[in-house]
Amino acid sequence: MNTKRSGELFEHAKKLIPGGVNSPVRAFGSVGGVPRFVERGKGANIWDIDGNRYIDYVLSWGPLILGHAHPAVVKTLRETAERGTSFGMPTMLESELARVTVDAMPSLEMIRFVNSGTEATMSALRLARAHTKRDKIVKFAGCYHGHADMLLVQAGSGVATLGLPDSPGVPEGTTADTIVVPYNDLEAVREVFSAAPGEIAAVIVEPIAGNMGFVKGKREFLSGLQTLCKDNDAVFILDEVMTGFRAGLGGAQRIYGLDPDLTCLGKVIGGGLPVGAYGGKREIMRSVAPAGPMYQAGTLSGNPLAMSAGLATLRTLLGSGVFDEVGGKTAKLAESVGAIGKENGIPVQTGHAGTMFGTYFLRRDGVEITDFETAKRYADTDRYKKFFHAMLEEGIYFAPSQFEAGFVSSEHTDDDIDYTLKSIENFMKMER
Ligand code: KE4
Repeated sequence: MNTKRSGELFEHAKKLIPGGVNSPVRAFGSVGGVPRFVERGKGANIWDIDGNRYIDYVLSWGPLILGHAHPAVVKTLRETAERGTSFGMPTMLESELARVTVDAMPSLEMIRFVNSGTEATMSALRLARAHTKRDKIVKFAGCYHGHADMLLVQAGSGVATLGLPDSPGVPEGTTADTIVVPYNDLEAVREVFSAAPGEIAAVIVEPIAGNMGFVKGKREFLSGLQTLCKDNDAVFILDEVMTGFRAGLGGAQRIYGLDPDLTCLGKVIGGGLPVGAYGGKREIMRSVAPAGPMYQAGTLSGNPLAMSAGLATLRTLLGSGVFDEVGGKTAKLAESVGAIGKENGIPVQTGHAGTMFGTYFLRRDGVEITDFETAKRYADTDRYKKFFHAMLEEGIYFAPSQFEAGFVSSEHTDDDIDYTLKSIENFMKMER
């Protein structure tokens, strides 16, 4: 495959931008090769600067559930921009997106928009600490909640991809109150609460982990976390930046029947524009400035472009059969990959929820990945690397890391799915 221009652009970019990218996981660090510079996207497809076309299963890491340049999104962006792109003043659009989002997730009574998932989780944790007047927070190894200092401890996504021992530049003091326990291990959390009674401000968790690969939270684990938080007056925070409107239209919280105190959102609610949000119970949210004393702010928070793109996306999804249709294609893809692996004697672990999915190549049969330790121990990252490049050659773009999830859009056709499965089957046959 000709990647000449991408290669040249990458070398040029590296002189100006650290690693040549504005987010580490884009640099192909764990899979090697030339990161593709995108020229354009339309529907389920992207074209790189060398003219190569790919079926896109990354979709900007989740936001583009309607695919690239969806007409409804482009139209609203054009119309909104013509009325001005940002005012630093309230607009009706913010209340409209707040209404749609709050109505979709019963645990939400109030919501604040910010500009990224990182801002959402960082603000939610500050709010939890303000609300409880406690300092300690609990997170789970392999979960990634953005790059706020206090959360860069045994994080997933790019941190896991690059095998970083977390990050220099984060002062000891900042993470001293961050307690990290294994994902899906309720007993470990129970012990934390017993060891620090009255000291835990919050527990934050990805209900379905999409940043250590794809690992579902066990039902009893998640409901147990909620109970532990309630019993200890700690704030239960679901990080649904990825799962919100991806795992289900009511988020993973509706699938699991959870009632979190706070929820973090992002990605899909911005329809591809920079956005994040945190929200939840009114008696907690009312502490947020200017209603209350907990300060959080943002020049472009709730900006009209992101609000309008998010509204166009959610309004297209909600009240239509679109989501379920995409979910059906996602299930077919993920389950077929599992079957193909079995048929060819290639150990794989696949999972899916709504419109998101994951595939692990395993080092051997008979093992299950349920947390970050088992992901690091059992995931065959060498085979994933070969898989990733084999798919690229076939014009299929999966996440450039084993420790990420995959996504399907409304624009992926049955032919796209069948072509992808045929290509995966050919790869598995070669690997036998
Ligand atoms: P952002 O700050 O990147 O908008 O959101 C951070 C974040 C928070 N919570 C969850 C569950 C997330 O998945 C993310 C970001 N996801 C990664 C993909 N695994 C973003 C990709 C990237 O870092 O470039």
